[in-house]
Amino acid sequence: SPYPPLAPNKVRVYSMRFCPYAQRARMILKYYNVPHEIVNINLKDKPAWFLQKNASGTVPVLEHNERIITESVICCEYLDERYGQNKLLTRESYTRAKQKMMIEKFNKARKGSINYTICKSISVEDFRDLKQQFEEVLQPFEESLQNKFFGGDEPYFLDFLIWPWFERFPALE
Ligand SMILES: N[C@@H](CCC(=O)N[C@@H](CS)C(=O)NCC(=O)O)C(=O)O
Repeated sequence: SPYPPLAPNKVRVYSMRFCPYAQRARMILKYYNVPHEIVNINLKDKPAWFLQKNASGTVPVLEHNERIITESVICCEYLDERYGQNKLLTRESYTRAKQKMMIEKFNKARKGSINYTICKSISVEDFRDLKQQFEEVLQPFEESLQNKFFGGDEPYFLDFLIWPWFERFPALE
């Protein structure tokens, strides 16, 4: 399909409806009421112009005033900085670092991360073992959750960034 022309000053997010990474960026855009448009990409048949913008071919990608931002965490950080003056990630350096450490724990494609455990669960045969693994990888999250959100009464950056996976947990059952 041809490249849809970009409106000036509007943020565009290249997305895919079921992608949890793209959902991260869409949630932050909504939270800050940023005027934006969503262009869904067929990830099984990516248009050449999309690959020119992001050679890795993944969504989300933000396009803003002819600038390209890739990788969901970086997209969300950009939006928080630009539209929320770092409200979600905060300016306090240790809180910032802690949130990023938790996101790393979550993202890693290695054993011991949530993402790894979810991916593994699709083909697993022994579900009892899997349940225990989930409990183990979720433990640090459980321990640092003191209130309704990681940010207390209000959601933090971390709350938004991990939510798409939690929303999908009932499907695992
Ligand atoms: N590290 C990337 C991962 C994004 C990702 O894997 N997105 C998937 C869809 S859920 C994708 O674009 N897959 C297409 C492909 O890898 O070709 C991010 O955080 O943005």
